[in-house]
Amino acid sequence: MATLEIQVPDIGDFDEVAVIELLVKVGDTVKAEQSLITVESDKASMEIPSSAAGVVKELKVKLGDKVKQGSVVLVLEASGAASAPNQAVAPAAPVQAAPVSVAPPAAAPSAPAAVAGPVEVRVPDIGDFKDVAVIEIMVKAGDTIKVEQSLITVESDKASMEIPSSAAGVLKELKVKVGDKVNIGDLIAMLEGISAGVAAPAAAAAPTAAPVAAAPAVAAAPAVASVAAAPAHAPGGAPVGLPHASPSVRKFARELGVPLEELKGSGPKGRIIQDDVQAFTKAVMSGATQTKAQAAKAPAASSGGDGAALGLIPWPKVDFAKFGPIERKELGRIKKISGANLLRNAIMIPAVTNHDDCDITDLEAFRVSTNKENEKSGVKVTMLAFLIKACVSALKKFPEFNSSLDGDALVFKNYWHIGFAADTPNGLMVPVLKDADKKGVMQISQEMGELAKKARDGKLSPAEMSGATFTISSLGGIGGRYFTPIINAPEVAILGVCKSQMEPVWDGKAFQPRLMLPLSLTWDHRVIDGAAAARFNAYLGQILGDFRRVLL
Ligand code: CAO
Repeated sequence: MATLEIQVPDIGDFDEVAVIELLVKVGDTVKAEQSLITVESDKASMEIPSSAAGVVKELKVKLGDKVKQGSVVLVLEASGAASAPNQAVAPAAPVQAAPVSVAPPAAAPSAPAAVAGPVEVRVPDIGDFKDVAVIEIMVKAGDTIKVEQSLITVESDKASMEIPSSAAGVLKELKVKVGDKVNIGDLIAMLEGISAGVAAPAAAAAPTAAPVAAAPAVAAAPAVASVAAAPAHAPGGAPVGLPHASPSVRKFARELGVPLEELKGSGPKGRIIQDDVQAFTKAVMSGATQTKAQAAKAPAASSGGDGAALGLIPWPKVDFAKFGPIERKELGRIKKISGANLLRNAIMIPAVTNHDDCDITDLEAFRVSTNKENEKSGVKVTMLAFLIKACVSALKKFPEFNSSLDGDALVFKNYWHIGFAADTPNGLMVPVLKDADKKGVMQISQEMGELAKKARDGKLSPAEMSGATFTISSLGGIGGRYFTPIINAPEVAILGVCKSQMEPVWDGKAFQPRLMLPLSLTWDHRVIDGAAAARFNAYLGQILGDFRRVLL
């Protein structure tokens, strides 16, 4: 059986075009004229069909390769060849792009080399397309047009193409509107000419030599043949499922990384136009929507995530109503946001929690007496305010607890902003007490009270919730013994505090009743090790045991 090399045919005056799609693979049986690959320049895309039927033996191109006339696309084992065996064969006429670029056809006389007056731009030779519909107008009166800039997009049932301008100038008047049917030679626009473009006689003459397909083809005009609308996989037609958009829109989308297949076109016949790509990009940037790839990567805020992105088995789907009455309630906005953050932090940080107790008997006595003395001031000193002050001291002694990971580096922060978890009707919020190192316990208590109130009233500003270098989560007013708080990335540690209670503590001679505060310090093992964490807790315990140490 004969083998044939299938080559890129005469594709007009495209020098090198990129392979953007492989439409067949090794082993495929292809028919004569079946499209093999799609190539694209900056203005046009076209499919290269097979000149013979057979089985694909070897692909000679891959995505991204640049090809030109004569490049071998693939090797085919011909079956009842349409061409002579072992002979390099150019594809049949259909896709041979009539290479003229923007030359106005016979109907329009060749433009002079330089024009100052009005210039007519007409539909060039578009092969044997008749009565093609204008589906997109890409310019407006007053626009300054460059030579070869696309003016309109026309579409038949099998292909679409952009019609470029043959001259540069200012657009005075458009002679067509969306829905009009046009043919070769029809007037599209009037320009106030600046200079003639490729419509200069030499250019106009050259490429028209290429044969225009005998078969109704997608023989494309100039710089413009393109993605077809037709579902049929005809030569030059788009394969089923390929987004319906012009080459320039496809290029625009590719530059922005927009997955065209996820867009709904608002143009005629559902065609994707530039506005659709822009609207999709805006929606993604504002967070109003996600691409499928983003959705697959983003861990879901709640149990709704299927774990696929982590290679986990799917989340169990249970019809709870089968077992009893249920009520479904959407998560609130704050829960959704904090849920996504907590999940990321829980999964991505190799976190370890050290539990410890510290003796706050004397500190609590001091706090109670201070509050009694200051009863009239209206400011109540809270245990959390002492904890914040003690933590600043410990963070200064162990600076890696006040750092953040940045790639392979640690960023040490020479400021001490302490976040504290606040329970609010809408969910967990973390206001940040700024510059805690510069403030006394009274001022911290007062500011904390104000921030906690704002949090509960839903009035915290973004600035009041950002910049923390370390966080404390206190459940002391509620209860519990220990817990394992989740680090608030990009911080590297968080202190959990539970309810203090009187306990018998052995002093070497006897058990003494002491008020013991349970501490749970969670730390990022990439930055901190267990010994440092144990030292941090021990030091914190010493300060809380005797607050005068803060002064040392
Ligand atoms: N041990 C024993 N009692 C404590 C205590 C502790 N560690 N900490 C506070 N208390 C006491 C207080 O002294 C106060 O008692 P009095 O009214 O008799 O004086 C009472 O508990 C209530 O304190 P508080 O909670 O109002 O004040 P706070 O400064 O301790 O906390 C705030 C403020 C905003 C942190 C707190 O209201 C809050 O929201 N805590 C929940 C934080 C949270 O949800 N963490 C979990 C995060 S992970 O989901």
